Amino acid sequence: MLSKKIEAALNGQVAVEAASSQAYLAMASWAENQGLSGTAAFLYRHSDEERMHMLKLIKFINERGGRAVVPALKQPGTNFKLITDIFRSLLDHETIVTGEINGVVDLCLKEKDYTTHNFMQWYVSEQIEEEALARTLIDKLNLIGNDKGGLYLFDRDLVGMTTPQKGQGN
Ligand code: OFO
Repeated sequence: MLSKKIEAALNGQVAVEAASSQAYLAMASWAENQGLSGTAAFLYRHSDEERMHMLKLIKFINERGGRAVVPALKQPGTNFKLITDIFRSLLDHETIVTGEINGVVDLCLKEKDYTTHNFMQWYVSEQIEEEALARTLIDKLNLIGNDKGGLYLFDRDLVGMTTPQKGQGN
């Protein structure tokens, strides 16, 4: 059975994952309108993955005797000018998410909830890989600079690329 504190922290994380899904959906739509179809495909998938992260939390909360709360969502930012803005914003966002996840993990230890602590380790590993991928993509874009041919290849490479997932996720 979840304590009220852990239940609230996990529901907070549900809202974070839902907001991530919306943020990447807005980025995907922007990229699609720019003709960056590979980037758009990558971001649409990323948005779906964040929704899966949210669902995994909802199911865990309910299975452990808590009550999951489906949150209201704010409209995500759409003020992008360049493709680099997208990936910088994605990395900034993921860094914040990592901080939130670490906060939940910390609370689990304080509350001696080792089951939830164990569950949260999936998110901890996922964050390491997501942040690393975002940094790699930013490095590539920095190398490409204003080279349109390079950007074409970058976009093409993203068609089949996914953020690494640990296990099945639900
Ligand atoms: Fe972007 O990762 Fe969820 O947790």
